[in-house]
Amino acid sequence: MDFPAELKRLSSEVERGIDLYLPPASTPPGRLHEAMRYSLQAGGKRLRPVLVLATARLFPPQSPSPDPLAAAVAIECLHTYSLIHDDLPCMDNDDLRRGRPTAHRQFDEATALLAGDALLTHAFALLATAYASNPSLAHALVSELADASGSRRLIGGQMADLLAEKNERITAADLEFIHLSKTAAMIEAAMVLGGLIASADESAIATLRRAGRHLGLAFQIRDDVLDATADSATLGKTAGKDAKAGKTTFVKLHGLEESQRLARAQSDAARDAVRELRGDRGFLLALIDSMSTRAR
Ligand code: GRG
Repeated sequence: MDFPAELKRLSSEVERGIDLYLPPASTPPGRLHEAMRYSLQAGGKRLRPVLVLATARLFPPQSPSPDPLAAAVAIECLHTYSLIHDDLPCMDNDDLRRGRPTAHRQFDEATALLAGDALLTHAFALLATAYASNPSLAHALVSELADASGSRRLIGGQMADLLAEKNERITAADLEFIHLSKTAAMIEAAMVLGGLIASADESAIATLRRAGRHLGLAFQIRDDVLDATADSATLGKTAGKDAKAGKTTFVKLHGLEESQRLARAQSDAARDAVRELRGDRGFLLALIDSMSTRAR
């Protein structure tokens, strides 16, 4: 398998889906739809939607086989909303995202807030409409994404992260809760959405959850390492902002070397979980590898 070529193919499929499933920029009010597309079409690694597509095809095709593309776009809409809101002045107050001015810098704060709200809502509308012919699947997908992005996980993780800022007594367990909620929940959900679309059984779904959780933690530890070691131009977002904000990160808590060891251990655990699944796991295993060595 040619991993870079396959990643490019799946990423192009995601770009096509984004253009297909998002209202055109000319839809009134044009400024809002332009802002939604501005943030979503700025690039990004597309990890979560690629995971949906790659996980769905691990399992034998059903008849009829639901197309995972709408679910892939839905999770990217949700992820992008969280980035737009995270960059707002009341949160991280950041100027750079995906190599471009953040949404509130390019437009204004109210437009950015509304574009984030609209992407969040659109994610669920997309799942409800694209899978309407299979109501139990639509229900399972909506429940999964709602659970991963709600007050106990994504939003809860963001709240815990804000509360933890400048708190010098954050423990490794506190930090793990924040990152399991903020980062790993969405990566886990991406793999589970792919499994649900492919009618994976309960045991395979549990394995996908475990793989996603480990991959999510590996991804976040790598993110902390990059924040401490890479530059803003490479990252496409402001580097060094965790230390500046006084945030407790894996690097602050464990040091660089130990953080790199922890990231490797989480990647290994993700790979072990994926190897428990049947089907052609080559692409997913290579994707886990590429995430552990990524430069942005
Ligand atoms: C609900 C307001 C609100 C926030 C949710 C996800 C989140 C909390 C904030 C985003 C900022 C952040 C540092 C999150 C941790 C997860 C993470 C590393 C996100 C960036 O994901 P990438 O690197 O981004 O996949 P691209 O741009 O490549 O899609």
